[in-house]
Amino acid sequence: MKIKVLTLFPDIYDSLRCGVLGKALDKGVFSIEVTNIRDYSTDKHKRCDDYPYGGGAGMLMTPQPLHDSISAVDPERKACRIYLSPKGERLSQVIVGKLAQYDELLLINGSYEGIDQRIIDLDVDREISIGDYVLSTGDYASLILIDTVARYIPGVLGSSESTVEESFSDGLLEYPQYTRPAEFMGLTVPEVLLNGNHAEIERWRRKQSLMLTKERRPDLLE
Ligand code: 4F9
Repeated sequence: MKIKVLTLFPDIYDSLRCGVLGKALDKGVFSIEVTNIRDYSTDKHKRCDDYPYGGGAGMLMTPQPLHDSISAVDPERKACRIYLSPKGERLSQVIVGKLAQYDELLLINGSYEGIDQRIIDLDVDREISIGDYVLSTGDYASLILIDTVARYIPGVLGSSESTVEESFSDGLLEYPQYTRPAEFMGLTVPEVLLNGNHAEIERWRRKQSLMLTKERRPDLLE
């Protein structure tokens, strides 16, 4: 997969060179191409923002640099074009799995109070939100989207970091996990996990998942 990113803050994406994603990028399992929207501004001062028509607080990103940079990096409209915004559909593990099927994603990031609506109408396929809060720039949402999608690309995770058993893949919260030592600060590991009875361990984990989900996220059980 190729992930193309349009942003006013290219340096934010340097953090993707860490950890398992960094390794996968080095191996060429997937690639990220970051483009600065400002490079496409035809304004003599390279401005990319202006006041909103009708008044109101803050600045908006103007359509010209966005439209020209989108057309330049995705001239044949091959990519699934995503605008990260609090008004979008909420990102979930199910949507992540669907996005991971595309050969190309184009992530469009607004800063300031957002972007001119005509860019969304003309150039965007999907508007996605990572949650009900406002960020200083959509780029932080893009980082999260890239991390979640990359984990589904074959070769990004090692065999010990499976995507099948974890929280949300079965729609439930994950059961409590323990590693060595068997006693820490006077707290012991539940006996059932030490006895090697795998059927019993499975039952215990399922019950813990159900209890935790019922208590903390009853919405997931509906
Ligand atoms: C994007 C918030 C996606 C939540 C973009 C300010 C955003 C956001 N999910 N906030 N710009």
